[in-house]
Amino acid sequence: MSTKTGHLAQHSTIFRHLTVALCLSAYSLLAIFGCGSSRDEIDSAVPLDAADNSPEVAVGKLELISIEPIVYSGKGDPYGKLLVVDNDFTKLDVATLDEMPTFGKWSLANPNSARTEIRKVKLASDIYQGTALEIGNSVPSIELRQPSPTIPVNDVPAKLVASLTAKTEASDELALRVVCDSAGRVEEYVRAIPGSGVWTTVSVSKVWPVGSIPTNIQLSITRRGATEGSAVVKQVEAYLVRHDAAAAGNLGRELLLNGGFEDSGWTKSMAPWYLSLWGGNAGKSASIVIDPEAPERGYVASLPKPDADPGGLSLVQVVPALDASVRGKTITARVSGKAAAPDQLRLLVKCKLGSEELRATSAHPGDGNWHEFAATATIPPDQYPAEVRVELVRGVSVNASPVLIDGVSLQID
Ligand SMILES: [Ca+2]
Repeated sequence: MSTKTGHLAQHSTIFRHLTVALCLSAYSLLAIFGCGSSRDEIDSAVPLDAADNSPEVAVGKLELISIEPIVYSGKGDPYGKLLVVDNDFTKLDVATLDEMPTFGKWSLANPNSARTEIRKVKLASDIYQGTALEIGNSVPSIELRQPSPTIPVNDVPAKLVASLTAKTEASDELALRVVCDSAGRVEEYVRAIPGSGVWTTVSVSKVWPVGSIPTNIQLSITRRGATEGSAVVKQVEAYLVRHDAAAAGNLGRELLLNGGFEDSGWTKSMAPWYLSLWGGNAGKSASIVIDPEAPERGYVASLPKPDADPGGLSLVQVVPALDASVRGKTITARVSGKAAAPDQLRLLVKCKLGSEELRATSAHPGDGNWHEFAATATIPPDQYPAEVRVELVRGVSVNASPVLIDGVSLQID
């Protein structure tokens, strides 16, 4: 019951369309606002008729027919409106799912094999009624997705609240994936449903300052490599709301995204990290793995041995939109790495300052163990870079052991 109550309370602040048949009854009101789960409970908890000294109150009847969220259409103010259409799948026709990601409808990344794995079901539990999607387990990877319309530039900080309500039997098989195109870099957030067999809501919450608010937000429901049981999805939501608190500046906070690679484990997409290759290493790719000697790290990035000499490859993330507050401050980048030979893993920080480049670097000793190491640089007091580039470079060597990377961090203080 508490789940339903919280859900309705949240919606009551967001939804603006309440289609209500007037004629109110105390019972219906109490049922809607979650004071009990049955008529008996309500009647015994709130003996309205028993209070002899109460003033006479006209008791009517309230019947809630539907709650319709306002969906952002791509025009005007996007705040407080749902960014996806058909967020509870009532209108979805599984037979017509195609692979074109378009606002206004759900699509499948791989419709031909995945379509037969999805079916609409009717729920009639204590918590949820109505339509849900049951996703089968015969296809190793299913992604049901929907992009938002283009979000206009505006002058207030924004907070994204996105959530997925679902139930799975096995853990780590179903997740909400949110991909945001923000100030030229792709941000990706993944939250998996725990396999407890009970209804669970997972959410992504993220604040952007003015100037970094994404122009598009794509929501996906992803099911991967599933071998056990079914997964049932009740609904997906995403709202942008105005964020009144002061926008986070550049100072004193983590500036990298997905530095621990936990968001990459699901999709194997590195966003916003990308691989830079030079000297003829075309076709090489980084991968996301778990180090059996350090499983407590969760997912880590693995860089392969470059083929070409001279040449190399690096994992790169660019932090955009720095402002004048960073003048004279110290940049500190940190990484935990594992490399089996010297010159195999180098941390490099680069900032363009006019025609010059400010650089700081530090290297792993190459002893085959995990080590944290850092590089620092001081920004001159009279200028500041527009962006900072963090690179984790794998050099050419005869040693073919993978180079592992985790816990990458960048802060300016
Ligand atoms: Ca990790």
